[in-house]
Amino acid sequence: MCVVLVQKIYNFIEFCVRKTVLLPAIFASFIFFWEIIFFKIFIAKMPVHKKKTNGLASILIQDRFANPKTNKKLSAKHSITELTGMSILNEKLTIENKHIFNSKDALDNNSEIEANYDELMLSLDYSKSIPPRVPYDLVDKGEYKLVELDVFNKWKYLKRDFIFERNLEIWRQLWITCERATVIVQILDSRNPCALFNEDILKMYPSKKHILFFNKSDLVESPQDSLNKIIDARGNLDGISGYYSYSSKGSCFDFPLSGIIGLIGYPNVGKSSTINLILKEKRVKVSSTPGKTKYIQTIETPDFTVLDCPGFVFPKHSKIDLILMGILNIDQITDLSSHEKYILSFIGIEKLRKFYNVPESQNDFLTAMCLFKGWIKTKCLKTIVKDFANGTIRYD
Ligand SMILES: Nc1nc2c(ncn2[C@@H]2O[C@H](COP(=O)(O)OP(=O)(O)OP(=O)(O)O)[C@@H](O)[C@H]2O)c(=O)[nH]1
Ligand SMILES: [Mg+2]
Repeated sequence: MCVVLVQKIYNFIEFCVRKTVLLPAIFASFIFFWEIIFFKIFIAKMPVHKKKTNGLASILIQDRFANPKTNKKLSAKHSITELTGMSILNEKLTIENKHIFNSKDALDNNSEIEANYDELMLSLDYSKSIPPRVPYDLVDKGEYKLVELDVFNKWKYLKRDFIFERNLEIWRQLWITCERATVIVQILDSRNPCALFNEDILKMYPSKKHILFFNKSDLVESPQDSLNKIIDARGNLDGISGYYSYSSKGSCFDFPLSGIIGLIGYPNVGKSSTINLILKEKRVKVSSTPGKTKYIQTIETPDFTVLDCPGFVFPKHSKIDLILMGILNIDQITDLSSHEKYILSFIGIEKLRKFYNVPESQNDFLTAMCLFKGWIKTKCLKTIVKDFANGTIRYD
């Protein structure tokens, strides 16, 4: 009797334990299992959106126009690619015994591969202000990016004394714009048409229609002068199918447009503003900070298509010239005071004296301006450069 009672109590306790512990445990592991499955399928595949910060913008600007001396990480990266890019590729080709040429003309011999590689490298024109485009039909698809980077590094190394766009990804966008466009429009700042006009674009794409747009005409006395300066510099207008002078901050746009129009030019010359003027509405972003447009923007209308290309700094200028022309931001220069003489003579002391109402004195102009305004030299210089670059101080 006692044994039966104990047995019954035992069964009852076991039943309770099963109900209260085992079942929740099974239930919990079931939930846990499905959570893992759900995370793997949905959450892990969701794109991660990082919060945009000003830091990102400055990193992008630094990446495009970084001063190797002030950015150790980038300078190391650049110096290595510039100096060893070619030997790395040769090594890679030799070690992997890969063909850089069309597989139809398959070559088994390493020396032949190197000879053809050298032949390709030598056949390209590195003298232009635009990196040479590697022909697609000469290079095996798998090796194309490697060869393209190597060619770009060689070109970059040859232009190392200038300030220019160093990001291959951005140059690809210029090539794509020019290749897709039926009409290539160079947008020039009316104040500096000759410095910003790129003759190499005409030479590299001779079959395209080339047009010049002189923007910011409100900042010059006589818009016709901008065209005359180009004619004086070139001697003629050969290869240029048309030109138009305007201000995207006012005038209406009546230039006939058709086909695929690629707008190219230096940063901040008003490419995006011109597009908004043409389309009579704000379709692309405009900013006074150079380098706003980062990727090609395609705008289609029933009559024509417009391609808004990022701005390019071609390897022709010094940093201070680019800053004075408003192409680079003033924050890109750290040694502004070392250019004091150049800046003052470039703008003209008399013009500056009149503009800032600085009285004549025994001191040199900048000291007189410092005393008059109660500012330090750096602030005076920065103000002068900013006012000149954004057109507050006029050229004429
Ligand atoms: N005074 C004047 N300013 C202009 C004119 N057109 C554009 N701007 C100004 O120039 C600055 C640059 O204009 P954007 O249209 O962004 O120039 P962008 O060539 O697209 O520049 P990126 O995208 O950096 O290559 C802005 O502050 C505009 O307001 C113009 O005709 N006259
Ligand atoms: Mg733009």
